[in-house]
Amino acid sequence: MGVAASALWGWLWPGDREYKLLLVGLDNAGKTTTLYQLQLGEVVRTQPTVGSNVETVRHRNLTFEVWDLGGQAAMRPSWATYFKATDAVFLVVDSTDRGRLQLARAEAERLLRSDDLRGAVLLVLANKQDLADAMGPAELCDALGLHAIKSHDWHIQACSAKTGAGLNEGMGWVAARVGKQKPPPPGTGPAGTAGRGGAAAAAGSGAVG
Ligand SMILES: Nc1nc2c(ncn2[C@@H]2O[C@H](COP(=O)(O)OP(=O)(O)OP(=O)(O)O)[C@@H](O)[C@H]2O)c(=O)[nH]1
Ligand SMILES: [Mg+2]
Repeated sequence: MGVAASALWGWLWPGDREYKLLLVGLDNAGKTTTLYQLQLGEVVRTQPTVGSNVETVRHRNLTFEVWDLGGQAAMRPSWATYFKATDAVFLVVDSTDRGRLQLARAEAERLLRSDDLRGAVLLVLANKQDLADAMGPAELCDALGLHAIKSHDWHIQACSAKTGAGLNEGMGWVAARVGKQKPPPPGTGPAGTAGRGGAAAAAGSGAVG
C-alpha cells in the first residue's frame, strides 16, 4: 500500500475497534461460565450475577468487549440499558431446562424487537451439551422458533461452557460477521477480507436463518 493510501485508510479506520458482545439468557443458563471460559479458558465457580460482568476477549485478530448480564427475573428488564452499539448477542440456553424454554423464547423475542439491537447478529448457544439429557440444537431451534426470525442474522451452536466445546466455533461465526463491517485497506484486494474469518464461517454448525 502506498504511503498516501495508507494514511487515508488509517484516518478512515483509526485502529481496530472493539466489538460489543452481550451474553443474555435466563438465570442458570451458563452465561458467566461462558464469559470466563472465553476469557480464561477455564471454569470458574459462579454465583448468580447481580448486575453485569464485563471482560475483554480476543478471538483471532478481533477484540470483543463481552458483557455478561444477570438473568434472574428481576434483572431482565435492565438488559435493554446495555443494548446500544451492540454488535452481537449471545443467547445462552440451558439445553436441559425444558420447563423454561418458552420463557427463554419470550425473552428472546422481546429483545429482538429492540431498535437498539437492529444491526446485531444473534448466536444461540445450546449450552450444557455435556449433560446426558441435553436437547440437541435442532430440537432447541424448533422450540425457540428460530426459523421465524427474519430480522437478524442468526445461528445456533451446540456447546458446553464447562468443557469449552463449541465456543470457539461460536466466536468464529460471530467474528466472520462483525469483521465484515470494516473494509480491507486499499491495495490488499479480496484476500484482505477472506482472512477475516471466512474459514471460521464455514466451520460453524447448526441452522443459519
Ligand atoms: N454441566 C454443565 N454445567 C454448566 C455449564 N455451564 C454452566 N454450568 C453450571 O450452571 C450453573 C449456572 O452457571 P452460571 O454461569 O452461573 O449461570 P448464569 O447464566 O450466569 O446465571 P445468572 O448469573 O443467574 O443469570 C453453574 O453451576 C455452572 O457451573 C455447562 O456447559 N455444563
Ligand atoms: Mg451469571
